[in-house]
Amino acid sequence: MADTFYITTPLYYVNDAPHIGHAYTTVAADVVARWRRLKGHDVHFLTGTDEHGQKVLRAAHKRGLSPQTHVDELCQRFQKIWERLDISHDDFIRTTQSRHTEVVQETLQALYDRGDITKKSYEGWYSTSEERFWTEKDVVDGPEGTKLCPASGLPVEWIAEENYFFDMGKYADQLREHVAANPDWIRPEARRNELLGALKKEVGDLCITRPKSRLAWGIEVPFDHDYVTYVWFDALLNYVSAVGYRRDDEAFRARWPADYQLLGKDILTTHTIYWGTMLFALDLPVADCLYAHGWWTVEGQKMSKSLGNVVDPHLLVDAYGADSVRYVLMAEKAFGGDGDFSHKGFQLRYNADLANKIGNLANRALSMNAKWLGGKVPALDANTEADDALAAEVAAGVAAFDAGVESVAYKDAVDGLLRVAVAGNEYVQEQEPWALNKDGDTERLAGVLRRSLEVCRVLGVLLAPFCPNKSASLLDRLGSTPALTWSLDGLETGASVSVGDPLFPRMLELPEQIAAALALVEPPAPAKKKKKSKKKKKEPVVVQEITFDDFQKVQLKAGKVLSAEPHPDADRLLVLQVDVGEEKPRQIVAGIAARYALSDLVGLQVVVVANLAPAQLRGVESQGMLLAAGSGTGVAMVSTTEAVDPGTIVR
Ligand code: ME8
Repeated sequence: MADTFYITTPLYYVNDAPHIGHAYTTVAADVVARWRRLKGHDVHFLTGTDEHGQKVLRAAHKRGLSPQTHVDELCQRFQKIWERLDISHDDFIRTTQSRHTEVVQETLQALYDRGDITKKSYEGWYSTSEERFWTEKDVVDGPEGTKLCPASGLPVEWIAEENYFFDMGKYADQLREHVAANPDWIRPEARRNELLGALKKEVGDLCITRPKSRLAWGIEVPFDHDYVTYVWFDALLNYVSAVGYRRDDEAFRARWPADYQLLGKDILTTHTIYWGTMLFALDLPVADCLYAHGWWTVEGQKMSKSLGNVVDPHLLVDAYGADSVRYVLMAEKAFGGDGDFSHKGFQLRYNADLANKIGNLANRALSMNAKWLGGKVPALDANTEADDALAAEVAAGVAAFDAGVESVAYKDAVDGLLRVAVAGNEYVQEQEPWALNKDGDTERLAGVLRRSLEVCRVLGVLLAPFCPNKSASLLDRLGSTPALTWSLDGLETGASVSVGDPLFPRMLELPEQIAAALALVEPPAPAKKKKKSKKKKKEPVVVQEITFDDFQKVQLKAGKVLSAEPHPDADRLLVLQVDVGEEKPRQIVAGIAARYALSDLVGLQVVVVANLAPAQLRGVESQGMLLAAGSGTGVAMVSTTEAVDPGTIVR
């Protein structure tokens, strides 16, 4: 029977659109999954979405949608981007699916029946952002006597309530022993040490329910219908519910324990202490390896919505293509460490590795072969020392690549890949096929080009897990397949070889979409001292195409104008109070005085951009913007044809 291989990613929260961080973990899992499949292993690659809990509910409310509609939509966005990034997952689990919720309920019941879950009254500082309680010594003092969550920095509130608790402490020693006896359970080393440190402290109870009166969006607790399950307790169980736990024992035993669970370092504790003790309580083994990879910053800054620097993977795929995005993400930083993503860095990495090494060899070998040998795979000649050295170098590169992918050390794998490409380029340089051609040494020319094409074939195979499309394209030109044959005689002599377009054309400048996006987020360059100015040139306005996701970022709401008055300091402007279905009306400053009389406006149905950051317009705060066509005396407000409730979402 083929080796089985089970790999998982975290289930991403559907509180927002997927970003480059989510793409990173998922591409990483995909690379190993694809490589293992090529090796003939029986692979199961699981990803999915985490759809319950406060964060998700809050996001749904913010969009004016029911939580179910919201999660259905957001989940599709994850599925869409995985499709565009050529992610080859075998299963996509959603925590709102009954195949999961039922297993969670049965598991809760089983743990309750065996006394691992008990009800207790509890008081503590509750952080809605982190969905957890903190103790007095954990919270941080905030302004005016407030207390702040140590993880998010947002205010916490004191909550006293009864809840159900899972007795993690009962399994803490077993967990400690497991970490000590299995040095490769938690990787990299730094994360293992972090866990060892955390386990020196007492492991307490975990509050695993939320009263429905406070949060109803979750899986109902089977033994107390007033409660729902804490989102983490629910979500972690996906790794077993997805593969048949409590449903199909044979299938489950064939998959679990997972070979790898990939995650970011942000969720180490939940995946080790929570998940580890949960599994021990269920008499199940833990995964062979949990790899908590490092963090991406973007252009030197933490990625955050408020900074507007969240990298949208759709933009990357549009601009660079899926294969290049996959490769650069994996090659740009060591998996365990942190790294900074920048478009300049992307361009440099792409050019250095893909264009100048792999693409260069492929273009040269393919075109020389077409030009001088009629585009057929030439015959080998007897091996020289240089040929043996090339074969040895290729074998060493392949071995490093294989070991790298197998141990999720992607950077080592990339080094192995590049070692093969460099060996191929050096071989061509040293053997000088152009000189052989000039001298009419056709036998040696054939042998040299054959080996060069063979190196391309090996590269084509090694590219398969990282750049599946380019791999297929290169192998196709060579009339070959992704067979794991590493000797330099895998092609079919006489078969047709086509040249095609450059495999990885050099990227001379950043793609237009990227340059435009960067112009939007980069701080303006410090003003230079002006010389006597000539007439200022007007920059042409570039209207950029946006994705549906981009459009979704703009929140449009129906509003009703309650009052209008002149702006105290600008004739052109009016100050309106607009009901947008919130507690208080919004004050909106609009440049419509030339067209509208004050009395025309009261009662008018309008459309408001509701999530625009407030701005001071000639000293008066404007808390949104009205949609209107045209300007000056020609301005016309956008309105709905039928009356709708203020606050209704416009899309
Ligand atoms: O934590 N750099 O979901 P989440 C690298 N639902 N990786 C990053 C990243 C960054 N800047 N940002 C995010 C959750 N990630 C829970 C998980 S599992 C049962 C429940 C990746 O949407 C990384 O893998 O916040 C991180 O662990 C994960 O996204 C967090 O995704």
